[in-house]
Amino acid sequence: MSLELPRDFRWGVATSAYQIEGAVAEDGRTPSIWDTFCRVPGAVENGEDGDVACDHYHRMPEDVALIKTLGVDTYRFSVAWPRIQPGGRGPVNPAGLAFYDRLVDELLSAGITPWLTLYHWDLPQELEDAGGWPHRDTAYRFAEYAELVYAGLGDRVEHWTTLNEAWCSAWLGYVEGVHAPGRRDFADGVASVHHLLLGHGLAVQRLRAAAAAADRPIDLAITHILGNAVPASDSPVDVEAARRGDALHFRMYMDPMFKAAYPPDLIADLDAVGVSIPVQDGDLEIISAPLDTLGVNYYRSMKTTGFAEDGTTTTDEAGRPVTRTVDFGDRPKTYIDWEVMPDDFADLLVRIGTDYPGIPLVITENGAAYDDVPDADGFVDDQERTNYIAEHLAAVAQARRRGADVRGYFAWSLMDNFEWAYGYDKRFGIIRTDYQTQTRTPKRSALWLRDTIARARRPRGED
Ligand code: IFM
Repeated sequence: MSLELPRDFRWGVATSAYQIEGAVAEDGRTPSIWDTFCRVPGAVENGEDGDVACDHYHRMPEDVALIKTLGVDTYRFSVAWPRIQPGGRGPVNPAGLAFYDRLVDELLSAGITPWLTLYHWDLPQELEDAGGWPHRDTAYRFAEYAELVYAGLGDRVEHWTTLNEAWCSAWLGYVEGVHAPGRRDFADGVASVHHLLLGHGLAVQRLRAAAAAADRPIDLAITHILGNAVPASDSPVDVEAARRGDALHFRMYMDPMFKAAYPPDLIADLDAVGVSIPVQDGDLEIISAPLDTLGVNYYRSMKTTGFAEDGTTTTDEAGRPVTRTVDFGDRPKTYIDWEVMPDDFADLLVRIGTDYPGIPLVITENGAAYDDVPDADGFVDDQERTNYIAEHLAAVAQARRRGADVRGYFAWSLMDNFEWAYGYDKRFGIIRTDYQTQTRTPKRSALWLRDTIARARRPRGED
């Protein structure tokens, strides 16, 4: 298959700290909101947690060697805030930083570019106890932490992502309560979005200044999880529901960053239920500071309806009109029950390029969970995952042909890991993790990706 991706296209694999590291009480790390959440009965499937996960903290050199075999040029990982700054305040914890120092050196000596995410959901528990993301001070704490990490690693790391999927932190964590910290309050969720974005903006300011002072190149990014809200029908009720969904789950994150304003229709929707975004003077200027790259995580789009299950239109207890996502119904599903929709991926990328022009895109996550069955040697012949990645890469190539400036693709995930509230049953890895023995075995999808990357890098005509 020829993907028509340029030879300098960036190829990577991605992970996050809590999902793979384990060693939650080592070298001064203190609990994050996820350590706490995992202890809540019923919060995580089978009562599982990230205490050991893939034991990456102890197996890091072996894992970097494995990454190298894939032929990727980039590894996207996250730093655990409670390792660097236990409790979320105060000086750097040298032992915690030392792990990432070793990781960065190991990557560089393997010829792999480190792509560092500062926040992939592991807020120090003390900061949650002090109010968490609904509390404005958390944004300032995050900026301080970002500076500490940059002071330790900025001499070798050029690619910095502030936040991974602010939507998940705010919506799943503070509105739906299905992710840590498990709170359920719409107004808190709205405030969280603003403070996450403010923390991002403050961190960008400080990292940009630190890089300039040291005369170093820096590539600053944020990663959003994005999908289009597609009306379930032509009915004005569904069209209006899709508009609401798009405002709350997409434009609320993108507009302040790239247009320096929250969408007016979102503000009106919030106003109608007595909720406001706690914006202070100067915030939007900070949030909209120029970026070098936008990370896009894509899994699916949302077919959206304004009708309740019984076919009526109504409001919830907070007075918000029904805005539900429903299955498209005609798409295959992955093991996590998410529908597979690569065409929408291409449309999404083109839309981003049109609505928010000028920002280069990198797909910082894309992948799928399937019900893997290993053979006697631990090999998984994951044809479905391979097809999934191939179809989504083809969508990237198509979006590029339609004008989207997509410069890279990172598979989620390097290896099977702790899939948050789903525990360990939902496997997204292109490498199998045997959690009993911690053996890693590349699946068919990993071998396919390796060969695809090699082909994409060959001079044209040598296919
Ligand atoms: O595993 C997660 C990751 O941490 C963030 N993006 C979505 C993935 C799959 O759910």
